Amino acid sequence: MFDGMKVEETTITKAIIDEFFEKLKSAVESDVCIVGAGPSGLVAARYLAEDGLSVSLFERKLSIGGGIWGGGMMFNKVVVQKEATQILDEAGVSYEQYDSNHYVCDAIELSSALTYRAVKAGVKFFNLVNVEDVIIKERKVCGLVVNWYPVEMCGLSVDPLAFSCRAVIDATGHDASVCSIVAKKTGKLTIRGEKSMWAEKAEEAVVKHTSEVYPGLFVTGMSVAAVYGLPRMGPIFGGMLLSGRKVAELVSSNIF
Ligand code: 48F
Repeated sequence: MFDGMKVEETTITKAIIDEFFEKLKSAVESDVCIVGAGPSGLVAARYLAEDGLSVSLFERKLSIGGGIWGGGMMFNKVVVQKEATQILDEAGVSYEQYDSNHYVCDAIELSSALTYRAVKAGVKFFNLVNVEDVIIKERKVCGLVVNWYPVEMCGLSVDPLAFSCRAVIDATGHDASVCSIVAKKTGKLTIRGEKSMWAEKAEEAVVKHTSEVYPGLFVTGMSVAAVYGLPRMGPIFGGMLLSGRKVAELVSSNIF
């Protein structure tokens, strides 16, 4: 017989504080820090964690998934090309074949599945955290400077905290936030700016140019287009997924 639930307010509070701070402390020194939890960042995070690396992912929004949720113009369906379906299979995402090379999946399922796989692989997620700077020592990026996003939104004068790592991945989408910071502060990186739409060219180029752009700093997803001045591809996501997998391979081989 049901005789009530035994829960206590202060125990709930202590459990949240204890568990969160344990996670936070374990992320202070990671193998890889990823900035941005869109499709490219989520795919990279999962494969790197499955390679046995400690991965921390910082996302300034409350929700994880970046631009996946809205599909194209808020029609929450996502198109990928044939070459990326293996990544959907590995995430357990269902899809329909639309024609010989275009496949369609559900944006909600894709976002949830990529997130779930990354969490299960051991990625430590920190949402509501904004990356505002990097640590650079001897001309190598070796960490991030972060603060709560609401601190920035409110314009509060609160000093940030620092996290070290062996590689940083900029997966911040159209903004290329981390690369822009490094470009501005070192003068050694040029942000060419994303060009107008040409889907086929953009999809190939974004994967091809996924790379280390400054010692210790790798770029994936739409940030690649911003850094290298590539065309945008619009609402096709195969290039994002393939770029995420490629950056994971590059970082993994660089670290081991
Ligand atoms: O934009 P986003 O989904 O990046 P992506 O992986 O994918 C792009 C596609 O969604 C779409 C497209 C597909 O063809 O063109 O746009 O390249 O996700 C980037 C995430 O980074 C977060 C931002 O909130 C978003 O969720 N972000 C950006 N700057 C920062 C950040 C920052 N400084 N600190 C933390 N998170």
